[in-house]
Amino acid sequence: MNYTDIERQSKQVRNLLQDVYLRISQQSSNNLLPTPDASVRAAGSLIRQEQYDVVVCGEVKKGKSSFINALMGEEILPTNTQVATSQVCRIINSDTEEYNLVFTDGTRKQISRKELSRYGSQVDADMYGEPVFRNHQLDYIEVKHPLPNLPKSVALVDTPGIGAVYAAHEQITRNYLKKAAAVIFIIDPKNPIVKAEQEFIASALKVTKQIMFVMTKMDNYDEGVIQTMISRDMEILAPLASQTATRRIDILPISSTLLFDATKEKDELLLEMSRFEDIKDALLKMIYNTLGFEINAQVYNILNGYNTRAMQSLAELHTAVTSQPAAAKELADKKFAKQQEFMRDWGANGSKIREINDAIKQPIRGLENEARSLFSQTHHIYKNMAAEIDNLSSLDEAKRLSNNMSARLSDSYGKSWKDTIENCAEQIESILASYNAHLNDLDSANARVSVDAFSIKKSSFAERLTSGRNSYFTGMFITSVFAIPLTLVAAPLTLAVAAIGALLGIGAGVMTHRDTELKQYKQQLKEHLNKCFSQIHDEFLVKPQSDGLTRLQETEDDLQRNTQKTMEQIFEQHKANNEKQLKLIEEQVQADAEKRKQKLAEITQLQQQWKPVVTGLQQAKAILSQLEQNKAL
Ligand SMILES: Nc1nc2c(ncn2[C@@H]2O[C@H](COP(=O)(O)OP(=O)(O)OP(=O)(O)O)[C@@H](O)[C@H]2O)c(=O)[nH]1
Ligand SMILES: [Mg+2]
Repeated sequence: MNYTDIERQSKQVRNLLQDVYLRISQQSSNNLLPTPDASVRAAGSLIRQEQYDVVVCGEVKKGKSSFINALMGEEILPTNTQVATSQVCRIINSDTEEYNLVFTDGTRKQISRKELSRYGSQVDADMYGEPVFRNHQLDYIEVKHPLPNLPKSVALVDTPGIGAVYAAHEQITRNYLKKAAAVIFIIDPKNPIVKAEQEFIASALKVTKQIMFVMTKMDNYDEGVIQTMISRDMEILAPLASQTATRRIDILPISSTLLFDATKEKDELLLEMSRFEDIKDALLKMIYNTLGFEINAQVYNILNGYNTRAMQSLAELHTAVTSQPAAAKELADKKFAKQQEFMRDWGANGSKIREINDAIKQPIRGLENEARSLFSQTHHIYKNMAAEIDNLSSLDEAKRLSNNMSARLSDSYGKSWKDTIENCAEQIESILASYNAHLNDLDSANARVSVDAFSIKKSSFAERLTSGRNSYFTGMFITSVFAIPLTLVAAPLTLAVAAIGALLGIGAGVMTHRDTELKQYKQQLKEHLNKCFSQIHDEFLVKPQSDGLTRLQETEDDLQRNTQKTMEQIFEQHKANNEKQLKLIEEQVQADAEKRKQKLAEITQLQQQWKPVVTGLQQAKAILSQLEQNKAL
C-alpha cells in the first residue's frame, strides 16, 4: 500500500473516531448510560492531538542534526565534527519561523535563531560554560520551521547522541524517547553497529514498534562499502526484527549533504542522487502507520469498550422493561449478587486490592534504589563535576565554574530527581491502568444479557489490538487518566528543588580570593562540591523533615497515598456505575405498566440515537483491519 492511501485511510479513521467521541461525550451525563471513565476522555484528547513526535536518535556524530537540517534545507541545528547537540530540539512543521526555550514547568522564552547554538550546542557550552536558568529547567528547544517533505502533524525531534562521552546527553535522550510516536535511528558506514546501539534500539522498541534506520554520509563511501555495511548491520539487528512494526529491518542510505543542497536549490537531480526518495517513502509510510493505525487503534479500543458497556446496559434495561416483573426481579437479584462479589474482590481489603498493593511495592523499592544511587558519590553528576574541577586549566575557567557550579548541580539533581519520581509514577500508573481496564472488562461481563443486535462483540481483532498496544501510548494515556499521582508529587518535588538551590547557596560568592592559585581554587571548588553533596545527600536520605520523615520517605509516602486515592476513585466510579444500573432495573420491578412504557420509549429512542456511534465504530474497524493487514507491505 502506498503512503498516500495510508494517509487517506488514516484521515478517514481519525474523522470517524472524532465523531464517535463527540457523540459519546454529548451523552456523557445521560442517566441511562454508564458514566464514561477517564480513559474515554484520554482517548478524546489522543484523537484530537495535533502533533506526534518522530524522534531522531543514534550514537554521537552519526549525522542526526545534519539529516534534519537537510530536510529543512537550512543550517538551523548546530552540527559539528565534535559533539554538537546538547539538548533536545523539537522541530515543528510550520510556515513561519520561530525559536523558543520550553521549560519543564510549561513556560517558554522566545530566542533568536542566532541564540539557538548558545542553548543547544555542546561546543558553545564547552567554550562559554553551560547556560544557567535560575528557577527553571530547560525541557527542550522548540524550532518552528517548514519541513517541506513531511505532514504537518509530525514534529521531528533532534536529540543529543548516545554514547559515553557526556553521560547527561544520553539521559536527556532516553527521557525524551518516552514521548516518541516513532523513531528514526541514524547510523553511518564507518563501523558496524555496536552493543550500546543495539541496547538503545531494544529499549526504543519498548516505547514504539515504529522504527526506521537511516545510514548517512553515503557520499563519503563507495557503493560497495555501503552495501557491505548495510548487510553487516542488518545481520546484527536481525534478532530485533520481530519486534518492529514491519517485522523487518531495512537500512536506507542517504547523503545529507546532497539532500541539503537539493532541498535548498529545489534541484531534482541532486535529490535523486541523495537517495532521499526511498527514505521519504519509508518515512511517510511509518508516519501514517503510526498515526493511521497505532494511535487510531488505541482510541478505537477504548471507545469501542465504552460502546460495548453502554449497549449492554441498554440491552439489559430493555429486557427488564419488557419482561414480567418476576423475571425483572430475577435479573435485579443476579445483578445485585454480582455487585456484592465485585465489592468483596475490589473493595477495601479485597483480594484484588491486596494484589495491587503488592505489585506497587516494586516500583517504590526501585525509587528508593534510584534515589540512593543518585545521591551517591559514584553517580555521574558528582563524578563529572569532580572531574571537571580536576581538569580546570585556568583561573578564568575556575571562576566561571565557581559562578555556575551551584546552579548546574541544582539543575542536574533536580532533573534527575524528577525523572526518578516520574519513572516510579509511570510504573504505578501502568499497574493502575491495567486495574481500570480489568474492571471495565468485569463490568461488561457482569451484564450477562444477550447483547443488542447492533453492538460490536469483542472480536479477536480487538484483542490483538489491545495486546499490540505499545507502552508509550499506554504511558501517555495513563498520564492523563491518573493525573493525581503526578500533580500531588509535584509539591514535594518543587520544594525539594528549591531546597537544593538554597542548600547550594546559589549566588553566595564561593570564590572570594581572586588571586589565589589555581590549585587552591580547585581545592576550594572540591570542598564546596563535597559540602553541597553531603548536604543534598543528608537532606534527602538522612535528615527528618517536620513530619519526622526524610524527603525520600515523604515522597514514597505521597506516592503510596496517591496511589491509594486513585484506586479508590477508580473503584468508586465502577461501583457507582453498577449501582446506577441496578437502581434502573429495580425501578422497573416496581414500576406500573404506564411508567414501563415511557421507559421503553426512552430506551428505544436512545438506541436509535446511538446508532451512528456503532456504525462509526464499525467503519473505523473495517479501515483499521485493512491498515493492519497492509502494515508490512
Ligand atoms: N559527507 C557527509 N558528511 C555528513 C553527512 N551527515 C553528517 N555529516 C557530517 O558529520 C558530522 C556530524 O554531523 P552532525 O549532524 O553534527 O551529527 P550528530 O549525530 O547530530 O552529532 P551529535 O549531535 O554531536 O551527536 C558533521 O561534520 C557533518 O557535516 C553526510 O550525509 N555526508
Ligand atoms: Mg546533533
